[in-house]
Amino acid sequence: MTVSQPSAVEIGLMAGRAGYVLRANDRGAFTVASPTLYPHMWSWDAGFVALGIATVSVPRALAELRTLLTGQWATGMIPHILFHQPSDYFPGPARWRIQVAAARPAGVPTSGICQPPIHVIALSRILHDARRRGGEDQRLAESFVVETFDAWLAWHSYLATARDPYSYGLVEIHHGWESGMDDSPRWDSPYANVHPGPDLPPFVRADLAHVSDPSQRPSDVEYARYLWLLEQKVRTRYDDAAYRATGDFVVGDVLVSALLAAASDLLADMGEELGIGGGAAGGVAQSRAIARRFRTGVLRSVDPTSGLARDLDLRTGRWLEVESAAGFAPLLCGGDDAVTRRQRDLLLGPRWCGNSRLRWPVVPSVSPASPAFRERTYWRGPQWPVLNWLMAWALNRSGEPEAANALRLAGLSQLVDCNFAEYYEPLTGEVLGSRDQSWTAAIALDFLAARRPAQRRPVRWLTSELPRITPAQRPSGTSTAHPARVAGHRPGHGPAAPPRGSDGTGSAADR
Ligand code: 2M8
Repeated sequence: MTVSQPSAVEIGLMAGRAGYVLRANDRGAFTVASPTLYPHMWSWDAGFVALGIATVSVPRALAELRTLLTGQWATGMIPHILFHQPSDYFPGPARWRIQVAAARPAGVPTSGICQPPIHVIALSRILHDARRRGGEDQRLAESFVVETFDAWLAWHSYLATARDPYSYGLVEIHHGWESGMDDSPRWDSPYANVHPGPDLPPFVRADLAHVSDPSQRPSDVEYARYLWLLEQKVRTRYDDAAYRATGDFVVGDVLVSALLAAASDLLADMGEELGIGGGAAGGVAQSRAIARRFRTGVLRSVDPTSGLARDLDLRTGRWLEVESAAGFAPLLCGGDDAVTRRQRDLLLGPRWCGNSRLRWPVVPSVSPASPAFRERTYWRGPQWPVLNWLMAWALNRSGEPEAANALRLAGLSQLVDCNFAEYYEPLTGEVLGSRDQSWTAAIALDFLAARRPAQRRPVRWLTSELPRITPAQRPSGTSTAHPARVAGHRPGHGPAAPPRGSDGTGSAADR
């Protein structure tokens, strides 16, 4: 495939088309994750969607987060799906049966499990931008943080208590869907111990009707396990302790833990800046304590040999050693400069973004060098633009703006065809899964707004920066546009500037 440098017109079209996709997926107070495959509001999708929309409208971005909070459970849990309207999506409210749960919210049907806590990371970014703009945007964003601070704290506290009752510093997930990486090989070993019982209610999958090739989605065997865990949650009335005592799948998730640590620090920062959540027992102190515990838990999980963080199967006590992008959890939460530097080198190196087989040098969900890698199957290898956004965000925070910018530019090049696919075949660049996926369009908008430390630049400045990829540079079917080459940065030879701050966080401008 031949790819030439996107022109200024293409860049303009990408911004317009991304905005159009989000507008078309807008249902008033919330955005569907995609038009047909996911016709509802998903929790971590909503976080990414909000930060993308904020580049166009801060009030609409805040409305997205406000709507999400209407689904919050009395426990503090933010559920992974809010079902605002009937649809053919399966499993829908009739299967989740949350009426058995005392903590369910009033008014809106939801699922009964959660997803990664990306929301406060998005909110902090929205606040930062709104302040730069000043005026009404700033006023709205600041008062939204004041209004919702306790709700976000309750969400984080839920994860830190109900989902880490023994203070391991790893958030326990009860379903692969809670990781956001549904069928990732991270979960193959724990799922091998999930045996659907004969009383699993029959089911008909709706997802396969919306994709051209079923092999891009999880298999029926996997789906039966997903639905069996759902039954176990229903049968324990969505009580976390009761599920822990009997459920088949209980795993400490490093990516969720790292996001919780990073989000908790950002919540504490916002509390301090706005003079809320003060005092020794206040929200700021609680947030800092949560951040410390989970950062420590993530760092403890790092495999000294591979340099990647590992999930922990809490049923067997075994570390799960899989080369998935979740292994970069320490890059997201910082805390150890040597680990951060090693992870940066790994990420840019030949097992990951620098792999010569990749069509675009952006992070794949599983390393192409891993035996578990499947290039067309969902979270088993394809590239997900939201993961690339997270890696770029993490690199910025750990004092690596050039490497972050390289991922951003490569990510934009991947999206220039304006399909805004759910995921991408990493070796050919083919679009896979759903088209017009909201969070992909949102990432494009955020990348186009060209965040670099302390500045966002107009879209028109971008054209000259995009990597030039010509047939001459590309051996057939492979990419040579590594982030290092794009940004003039050699893998393993990062800029001299060390990560800022003892916990590896960057300046406020990077958030
Ligand atoms: C996918 O997950 C849902 C179940 O939650 C599904 O396959 O039906 C995942 O990619 C998940 O991370 C994402 O939030 C969701 C909606 O985009 O789709």
